[in-house]
Amino acid sequence: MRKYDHEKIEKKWQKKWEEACAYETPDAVTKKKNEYVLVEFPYPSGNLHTGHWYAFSIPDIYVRMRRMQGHNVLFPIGFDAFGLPAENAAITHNVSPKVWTEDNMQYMEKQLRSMGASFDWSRMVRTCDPEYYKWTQWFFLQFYKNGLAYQADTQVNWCPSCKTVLANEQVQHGTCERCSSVIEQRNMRQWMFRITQYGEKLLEGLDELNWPNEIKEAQRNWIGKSEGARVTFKIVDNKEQVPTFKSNKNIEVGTPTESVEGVEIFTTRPDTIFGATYLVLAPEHPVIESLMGNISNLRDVRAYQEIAVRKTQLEREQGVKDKTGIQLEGISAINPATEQEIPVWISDYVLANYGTGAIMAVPAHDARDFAFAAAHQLPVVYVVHPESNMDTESFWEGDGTLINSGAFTGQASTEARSKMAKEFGETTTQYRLRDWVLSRQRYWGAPIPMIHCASCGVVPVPEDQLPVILPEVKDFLPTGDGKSPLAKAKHWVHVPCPTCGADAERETDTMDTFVDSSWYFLRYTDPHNTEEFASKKKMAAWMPVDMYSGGAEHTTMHLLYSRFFTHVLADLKLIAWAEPFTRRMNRGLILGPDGQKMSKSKGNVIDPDAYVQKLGGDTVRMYLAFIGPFDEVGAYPWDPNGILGMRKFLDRVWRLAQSTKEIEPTSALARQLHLTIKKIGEDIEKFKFNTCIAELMKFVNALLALEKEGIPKSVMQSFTQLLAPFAPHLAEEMFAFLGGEGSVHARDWPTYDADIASSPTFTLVVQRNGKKRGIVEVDAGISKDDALNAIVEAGIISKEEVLGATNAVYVSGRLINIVVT
Ligand code: ANZ
Ligand code: ZN
Repeated sequence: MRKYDHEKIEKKWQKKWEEACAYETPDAVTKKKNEYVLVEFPYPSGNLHTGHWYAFSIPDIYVRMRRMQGHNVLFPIGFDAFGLPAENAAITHNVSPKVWTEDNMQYMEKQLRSMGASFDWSRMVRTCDPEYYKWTQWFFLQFYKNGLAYQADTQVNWCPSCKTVLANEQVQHGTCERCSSVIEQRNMRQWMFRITQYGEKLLEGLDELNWPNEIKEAQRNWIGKSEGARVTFKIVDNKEQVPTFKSNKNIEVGTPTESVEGVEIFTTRPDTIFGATYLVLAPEHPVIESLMGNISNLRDVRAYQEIAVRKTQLEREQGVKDKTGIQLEGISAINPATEQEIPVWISDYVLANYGTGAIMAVPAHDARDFAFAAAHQLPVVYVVHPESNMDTESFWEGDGTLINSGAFTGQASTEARSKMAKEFGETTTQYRLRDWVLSRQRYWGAPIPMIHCASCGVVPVPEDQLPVILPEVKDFLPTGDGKSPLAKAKHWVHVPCPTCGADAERETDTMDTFVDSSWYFLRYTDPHNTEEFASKKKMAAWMPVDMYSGGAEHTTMHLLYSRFFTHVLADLKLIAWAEPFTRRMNRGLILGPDGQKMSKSKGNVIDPDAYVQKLGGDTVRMYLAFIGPFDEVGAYPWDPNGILGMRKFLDRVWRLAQSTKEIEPTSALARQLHLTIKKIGEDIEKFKFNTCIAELMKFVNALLALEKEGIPKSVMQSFTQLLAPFAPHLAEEMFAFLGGEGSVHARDWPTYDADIASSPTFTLVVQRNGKKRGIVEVDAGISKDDALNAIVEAGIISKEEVLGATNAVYVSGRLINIVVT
């Protein structure tokens, strides 16, 4: 009996697979048998951690089964090589991002290969290669030419530690997605993608996708479509007339200012307008400048504005709870429904960049307004009669019958809603989505291919001059002055203007790394193409991606950006479908043994390499597959005993593989095998790898019971095929040992035979002197002698006792009772 030498076995088969280019995927021209399984490509962090093993080796189970089922599966891998994470790490280690990234990619590729996943290495894509980012830049130019990329002054998120702007999607609870620093707001001139133009399409496209509902909901919320109304409230000064003043930029307190007719608000509840008892403007609202001459407490207002503007996004979000605000004294507004005068306030809780930056406050029917009104003693007027009981000292946000609402009194609020919108304003659709700020003041990224010319303005780099190569510079540290370090590379910056030939300057910002990753899956279909980003024919053969597995953190970042990209490319007729990923799965998290997120500081990091060395890659991968359902975003602590148990299981399997005989299986065993084939096939399809392994274990228990007398070889061969996606190296070794030809991974997946699976067996109850001793599954119609053999084989009653029994009562199809005196 040979022992399970995992190291030898794994090295041997990895070498064979590589030599045979076993997993290179041919480009079949039709989509029919093609299947595209994608995992999010890693950034070159330097070392494969447990999360990588979970992310890459587990989907490989599915890939391998689909291949055995006859599909031509594309399973590529690459590196998300540009961007902040790699650059920040390089800076910490004081090496150039290029050298750092290059070294890491080489090392990680070696580690990835040792995982034994069936990646097609010939399609490797690295976003920092000029052959790749040439097309990233080309896409930028197409967006620009179609009005979808533009430069504008805008309020941006600034990370003081990364010293660059970030897109809204990359700010999480007011902090930087990459380094967790608190984000500041700045006004800067930036390049943006007009993703807002695609709000509706991005919403509609979600419906047809086989994605978990949480992801779809999160994207819907992020896009944030609201149907509502815009209503203008007239502004009056304290003399109750509309002021008309001349325009003046340098304004003193009390100086007459521009004429202001009114302030437009956005509301989703125009049916509550009779209950609007005050207006609130965002502290940055531009109308405040125009009203200044009339504001009698201008100094206090200014002070409030300054504090608000200096606040970070985080503080402002929290400020909502504080309900700070200040009234603009000296002016008021007219509620167009009641025609009454109401006060005007400014407060943090109204955001400058949503809706119109101004609201009508209805404290009786909105929680935030209610809290604000309570804090500042503002009147509360109920206009919707609640459908259910409500205590009178509170607010009612639901629908009901209108009260105190003039001609609308008595109508259902839901029905009155659009009528009232039209009566007092106009209906409108509002999105929460903001345009994607894509320029980064950082070195390690694809240069934005634009040139600034004093006379021609902004001029795109001609397409035949792409790529604009990222120059090598000595000083790549971010400067923090709002300019990319590339601005210091004078020799690179100065170029002749493509239009007039005069001395001009290159754009020195680089692109957000999320631009790179918004199209990498297209490149995998045709990675070496020098004429196009990918040929239409090859894309047609593979796209859209059939299954995409990745991290939950990308729900409203990468997954939204990629969808935006492909929707644009579809509109530009560059691709033939708009949605890139048909099925998506977000995976969970592997925690440290202490149940905490793995981190160096907590000392709970599990090094997969050490386990691979000690127990083997197949054990690590099967352990991770067993740890929990892969299709759920759970958090699973690493259990050092659990992985030992998995190794014991594989030891047992290898031992059993060496105990086979050329015998026919009993129909009970054949039946169990086919039920196992069915269940595993179904569960792999659902990415429930944990229950698949439970099935494998159950089956192995059945084989163990047969070990002494011998395991039918044909059954072990089928079992080996079932094991192959889970433990690819060991299964290969077993297959060879059992005399199989070629690779087990090239064999057909065992077909489930419903006839065999339903072949009649029954559960025989075994009694001794009338007391139940156990049960055993036997073939229907079994003879009394065979039944006696079966209960001895199953170890329920010993051979000696059966031989020495005074009697044995057999009730066919039910029970057997051994009488011993
Ligand atoms: C009056 C009202 C009465 C409102 C009521 C709600 C309930 P969504 O669904 O997110 O679009 N709002 C509008 N612009 C705002 C801004 N810039 N900052 C903060 N809040 C703003 O929410 C729209 C509602 O949020 C609007 O409807 C407005 O309050 C508020 F019983 O207007 B509502
Ligand atoms: Zn010019």
